[in-house]
Amino acid sequence: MSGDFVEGHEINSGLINTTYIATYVRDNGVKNRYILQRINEKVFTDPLAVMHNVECVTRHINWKVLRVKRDLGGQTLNLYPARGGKFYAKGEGAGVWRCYNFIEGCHTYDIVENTRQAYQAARAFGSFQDLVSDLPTEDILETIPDFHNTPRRFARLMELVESDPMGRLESVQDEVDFVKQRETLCSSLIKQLDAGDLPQRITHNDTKLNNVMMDSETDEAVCVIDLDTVMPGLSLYDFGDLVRTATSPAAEDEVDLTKVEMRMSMFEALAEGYLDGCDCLTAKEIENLVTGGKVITLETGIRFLADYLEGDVYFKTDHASHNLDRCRTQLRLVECIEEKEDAMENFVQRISKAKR
Ligand code: GN1
Ligand code: MG
Repeated sequence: MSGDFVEGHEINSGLINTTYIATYVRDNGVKNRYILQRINEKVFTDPLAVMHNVECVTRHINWKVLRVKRDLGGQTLNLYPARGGKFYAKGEGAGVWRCYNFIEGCHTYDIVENTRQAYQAARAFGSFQDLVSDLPTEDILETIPDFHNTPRRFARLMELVESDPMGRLESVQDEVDFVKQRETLCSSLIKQLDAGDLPQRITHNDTKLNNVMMDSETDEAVCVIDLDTVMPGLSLYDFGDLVRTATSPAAEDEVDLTKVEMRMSMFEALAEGYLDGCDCLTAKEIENLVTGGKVITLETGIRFLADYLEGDVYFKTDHASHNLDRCRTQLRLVECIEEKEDAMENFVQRISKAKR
């Protein structure tokens, strides 16, 4: 970071960290923008472990993009050191802050508008998976234990149903029943991991559509962002969160549930993009792509519902029913996926055969 501070403002993207854009001007008049972020310490109880992971991953990706995958052409995230040389600043009672380059000429989408964007986003996350596939698993710390352990998320929800600490249970009985009917689905991926049928990898774990920067002119994916949840995980969590966030034209907190939809064309673009970006997937992983979409959408619904019952302690909310609204779009999307599951499975089979 160089020059004099000109201006800074908060940007309200993301449900967890607090993020600012800061502009600095140099003596020669050149302005540079930076992303300043305070890590949410309620969510990331060991923020320095998060910074350790982010440093490992950015270093590795920058090295690879420079030396190995020159053709990728995209920009990457870079951390700037604070005074003293560390890649974070720790203030007395002010938390842990870090600074990234602001990626110019790009924007993010909350809702996908066309199949090209869906394809680009999925290819970017697929390439990300490939880029980190040779990072030693032991270098990366598990910063949020059991983050995508869906059966644990289910169990936590059941505890809250039992204790109902805010007295909100009565209003969510239908949602709780919906989840209970899908208890077996919650463990489908973890069982295969435990049996050694699915490989553990380093994964992004938060591949929502707005975590990829797209070129404002060409809509090409330029850079994957939000590396805080990079941890050991399953590739299917990453593909699954793409299905969750890029197949429906409805916002995550849409209250009109008739707008929620699983658009087959978007799913097809996601599957094509992810498989084009990622060469390392096994046959078992490919076989489970649709299940990944279903599990992660259900899991996210469970997480929103649990937070609603607990009194909105985790996700940022704007109003009392915000987490419940979010939960309902997720559960509706699970239903939409179930309705189209056969067609989705057939498509994956078709393209994976063609690629072999
Ligand atoms: C959070 O920070 P953000 O908005 O990218 C959450 C994800 C959820 C997502 C739901 C660390 O992501 O797991 O899927 O909200 N991140 C964390 O929108 O819990
Ligand atoms: Mg984010």
